[in-house]
Amino acid sequence: MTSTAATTTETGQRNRRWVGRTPAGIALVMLMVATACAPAVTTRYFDYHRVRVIDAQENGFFEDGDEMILATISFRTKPGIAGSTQVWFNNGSLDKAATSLEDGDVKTIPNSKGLYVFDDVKAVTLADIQAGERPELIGHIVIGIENDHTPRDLVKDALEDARDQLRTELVNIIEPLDLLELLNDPAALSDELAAAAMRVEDAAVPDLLRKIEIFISSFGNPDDILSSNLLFFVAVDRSLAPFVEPAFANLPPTMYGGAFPFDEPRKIDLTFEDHETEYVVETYIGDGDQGFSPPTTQPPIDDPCFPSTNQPFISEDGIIQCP
Ligand SMILES: [Ca+2]
Ligand SMILES: [Ca+2]
Ligand SMILES: [Ca+2]
Ligand SMILES: [Ca+2]
Repeated sequence: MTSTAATTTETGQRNRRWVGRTPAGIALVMLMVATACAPAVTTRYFDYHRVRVIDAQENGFFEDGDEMILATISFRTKPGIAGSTQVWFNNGSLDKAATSLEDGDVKTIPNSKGLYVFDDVKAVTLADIQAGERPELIGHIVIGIENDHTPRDLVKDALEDARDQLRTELVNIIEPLDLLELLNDPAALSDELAAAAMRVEDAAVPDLLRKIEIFISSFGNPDDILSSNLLFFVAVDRSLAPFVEPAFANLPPTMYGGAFPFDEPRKIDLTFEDHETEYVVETYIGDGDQGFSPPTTQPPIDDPCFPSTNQPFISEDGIIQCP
């Protein structure tokens, strides 16, 4: 199967280009005569909501479990608009998002540690684009860390260097992108966008790891740097979403993107692993500033009384129940 897929890649890409060009082009023309609906300037969130511990590292009898940090660098940029890039490191993301993590644990990350809000995000319409506006590309690089004794300032310094480098890459890679080309021929540009994302991550992450490793080599029990993920979403109107989505179809694993979701938040399971450690962080991308709210019908994970705080008890027939 793998070899078949490999040998047909070339043809597949050519087909997708052809397919992408024709119906998308026609539909785009049809859209141009359609009336644009509901202009929306809104708030969007990235919510690192809950961690599932696949493999904890501090699992021994005398150990107190893992401490997970999700270090984030945020960015906003507009393809095709010189000078539009903003990048910042979230200092608060060096607080521990979850502690005492043991194998099999499922823990909700408090919003104070996992919720990020982007204000004034405009869902750009085709009419806006024709008038010269460009939609924003908004995202995070998020790096998993199992926290030990590396001084926080050293990690912060390394991440600020990574932020500066990410900014340079976005200015060089994203600002010159031609978005109209992307909308007219998303399949052809999908590979290009994936390659751009790879260059962004390649620029920011290995350098960060190198810096941290140099910093920490003199300390007894350094933080363990896990893998990273890249999230980037485009702020377009609902009618343009189908044209944007295909451009994100070929992203490599650990990179996720598309049009910002409508109606329901989009759930992504992010994996952070290395150093015999693996966490899956259930992440939601959505509308508003409240983050993801689990419905009360959400199945309980390891607490049969969830979401109530009642203590479960074992009934006479051996079934765990809630009072
Ligand atoms: Ca949350
Ligand atoms: Ca510990
Ligand atoms: Ca450790
Ligand atoms: Ca630790």
